[in-house]
Amino acid sequence: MVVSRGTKYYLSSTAWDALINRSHLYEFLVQEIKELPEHAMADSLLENELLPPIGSQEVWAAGVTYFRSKEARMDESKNSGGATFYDKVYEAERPELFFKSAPQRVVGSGDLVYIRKDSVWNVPEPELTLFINNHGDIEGYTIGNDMSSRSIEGENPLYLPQAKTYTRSASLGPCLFVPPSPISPDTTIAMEIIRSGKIMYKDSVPINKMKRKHTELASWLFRECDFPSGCFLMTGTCLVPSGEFTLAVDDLVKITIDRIGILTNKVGVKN
Ligand code: DO4
Ligand code: MG
Repeated sequence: MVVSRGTKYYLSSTAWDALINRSHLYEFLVQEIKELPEHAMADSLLENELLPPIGSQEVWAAGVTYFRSKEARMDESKNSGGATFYDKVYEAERPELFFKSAPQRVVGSGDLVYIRKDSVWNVPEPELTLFINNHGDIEGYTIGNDMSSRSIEGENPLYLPQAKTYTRSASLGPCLFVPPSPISPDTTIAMEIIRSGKIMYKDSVPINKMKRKHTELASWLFRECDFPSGCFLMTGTCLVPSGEFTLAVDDLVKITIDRIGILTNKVGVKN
């Protein structure tokens, strides 16, 4: 389904990979919906009816792309001696890029995200997420939640894959936003964490605070990797709750990015 200017259009093709992995995706969609019947947007779409906007793509993530993230990582790893790595990668030409999730582990808006039972300090990371086609061009955007264990990551930077990659640690949605030109640098990311109806955390930041360019991150990722159906790339977080805060089961995480929508997930744990 395509939503354009408050109207819904149903595309005949349901093959997601083939639909999104193309050059000039915006122009293609504009052409496709021209001949299609219009459907009024009755009520707002129910968040639990929306699948994550992913097919067979891998999800990668960039780290320490904002000053706030660098400060927070240096602080959490000061006792392990790992702090200096975050400082260095923030300044380095080569960015930090890591594999975040296989597609089958990704959840969508309205689904549960998990915190690890062997971790004592857990946070959501709200991140603008790029959809990059197989040629390395950014064709769309979505909202990502890079769920993370700060205690595991802080104990030793070599534990990063365990801090970042586990069941239901990656959430994407609520849609794939396909604009005619790159997303505005004034775009704001906001996050709210709600516990038993009470707001535990609320903050927002414009994406223009990021140190690196989206095209720079995409080109590093595509240097030596092929992505036959394209890939998703989370661009890093700038919103970090204070050191005392850790997520609890049943917390609600709401991430909003202008023009894309709201990604909502409740927190759970694996049985
Ligand atoms: O280096 C650790 C992870 C960084 C990260 O996920 C972020 O900055 O968003
Ligand atoms: Mg992150």
